[in-house]
Amino acid sequence: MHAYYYDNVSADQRLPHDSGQPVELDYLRKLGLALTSVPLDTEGGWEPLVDKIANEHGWDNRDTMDVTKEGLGDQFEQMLDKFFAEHMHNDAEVRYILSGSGYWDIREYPTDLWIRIRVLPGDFIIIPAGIYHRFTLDELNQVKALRFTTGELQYSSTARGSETDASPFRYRYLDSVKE
Ligand code: KMT
Ligand code: NI
Repeated sequence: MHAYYYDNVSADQRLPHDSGQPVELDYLRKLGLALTSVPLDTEGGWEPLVDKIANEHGWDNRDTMDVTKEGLGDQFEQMLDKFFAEHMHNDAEVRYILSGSGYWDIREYPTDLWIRIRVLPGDFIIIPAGIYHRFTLDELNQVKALRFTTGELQYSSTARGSETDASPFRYRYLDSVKE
């Protein structure tokens, strides 16, 4: 996994958009992200390690998000637009990348700059509730990821706006990053 400031050039979202300014993963941890990697070819298999992480966090539910043309059919473009519209969730977004690749863009607080995180198979990412972010595929146009939740599996996001700015989940996030 690696990260850098987004270049803000208006061009295809699937391009790297690397400004050339790297961002340390430890800095992303200060912004509330949890990032780790469990290589798919780990000896003994990745599953036991991923299960352990899930158990430790109490994620008792998982499914596979198949973000491919085949997987999403008619909804492919629509879902991608939704993922790339800046949003937040009331729960953490937890993903383990099984195949393909893509980018998460997260908003740095308080500058509101975009930081782009490149993800590849084996990457495990936890995006905290209340952080503004978006997701895009890259030029290979496909990703499959395990999604983890506690309780019911349902996808719900809220576009950034006055409602999210006033959300208790947003306030809780901001409290967690302010020292
Ligand atoms: C989100 O909410 O940003 C997503 O679920 C992105 C797609 S996960 C590969
Ligand atoms: Ni999201």
